[in-house]
Amino acid sequence: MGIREERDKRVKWFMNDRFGMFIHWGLYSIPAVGEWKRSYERISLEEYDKYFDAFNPVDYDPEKWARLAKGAGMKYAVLTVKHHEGFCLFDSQYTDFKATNTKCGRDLVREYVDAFRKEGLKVGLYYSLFDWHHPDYHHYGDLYHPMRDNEEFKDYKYDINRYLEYMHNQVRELCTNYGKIDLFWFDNSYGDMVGEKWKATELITMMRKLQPEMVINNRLECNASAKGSIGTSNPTVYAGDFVAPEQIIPPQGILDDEGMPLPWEASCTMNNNWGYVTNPNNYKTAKCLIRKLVECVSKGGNFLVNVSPDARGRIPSQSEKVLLEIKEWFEENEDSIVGCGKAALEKPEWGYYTQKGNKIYAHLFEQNIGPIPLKIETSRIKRITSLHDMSEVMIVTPWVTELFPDYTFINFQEPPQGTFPLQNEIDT
Ligand code: FHN
Repeated sequence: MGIREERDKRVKWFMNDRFGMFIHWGLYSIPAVGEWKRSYERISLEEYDKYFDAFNPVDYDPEKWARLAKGAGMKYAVLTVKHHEGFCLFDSQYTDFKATNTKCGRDLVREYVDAFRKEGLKVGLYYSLFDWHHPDYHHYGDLYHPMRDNEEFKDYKYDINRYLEYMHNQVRELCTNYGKIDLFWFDNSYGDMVGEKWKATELITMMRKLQPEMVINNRLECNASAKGSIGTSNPTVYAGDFVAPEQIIPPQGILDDEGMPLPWEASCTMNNNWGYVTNPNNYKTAKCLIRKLVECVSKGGNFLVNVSPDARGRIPSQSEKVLLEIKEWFEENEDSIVGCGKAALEKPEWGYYTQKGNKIYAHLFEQNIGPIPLKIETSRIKRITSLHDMSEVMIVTPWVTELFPDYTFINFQEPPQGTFPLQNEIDT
């Protein structure tokens, strides 16, 4: 089986599930100004160690996290098991800079995978290729390294191969010690630190052997805004299984060089911060996130929404509130997301279509719906229905009743054959 066929087999569950929870959690949750604090403030290792000494997430309850994710319709999760700071939430044999050596003494990743599997969610691990704690990972083009200008490092003889051995060993233990891992989320190639600079062929070969069904993103080969060779006729062995745009939704979805859709997942923050910050006031609303989810699926993509647990291990109450509102919508409309993808119809002015098999779901978001476009759409849908032999078209109407008080919209389960019930409403 070729690279593309193997990839398409691996990503079946991923392209079905569509919606996931991203979880950024680490020592940076203690100072609560975001995960790049050590870099921005050029904090020394000794200074940063005070967070290691203080780390004790007494309220960590991954089963609660899993229930919240499941309730909101999320089918998988991705936890930062090691972010750029180098602190390991898992019990690594290759470092002392790990959660099991802190006051909490717990393998936080073990508890995470157990809890999310128990709720039937797939488990993903985010692993940073940067490591600002490891003595042999230094600038190598990482202009953001906290110690890049520090005098004491001026003559230090870094050995990148020693760091790569460490990184490969950790990826191996993550792929060996925690059961079936469904998704591995690398972050982040940059500058000339791409591909074989990470010894990517050796790394991916080992990972595919240990976890043959695991889905891997494309960031061993490129950064957050690139596609890499995944869409070419000759992808590298480490091209990954999906493209991972961040904080943006690609205007037309993501296609390969032959114009065929590629697996992709857009990740986004809930409040403009990946790591926990105190009192962020710019939370996206549930409506906004649902619209982004619908848009991703209408373009054949996935949506990964981030939560940032605090130092005690609690998901912020504002995040919880948003996820509970999404839950309300998802309970009604799961069918129009899970297992869906790009529809056979062109995007309408008033929203998005998603499609699953011979069902089209119309997501109405815009005010300018007027009777005419829908009638045109209706006839097109009827015509397309006959062309594609689609047995039914269902309207999914999140809050449309608020937008259009003089219409009565309902969720159509079995629209009467031949006529489009909405048309009757509009005619009256
Ligand atoms: O530098 C990281 C950042 O902290 C965050 O983890 C995002 C989310 O994927 N990735 C990198 C920025 O592209």
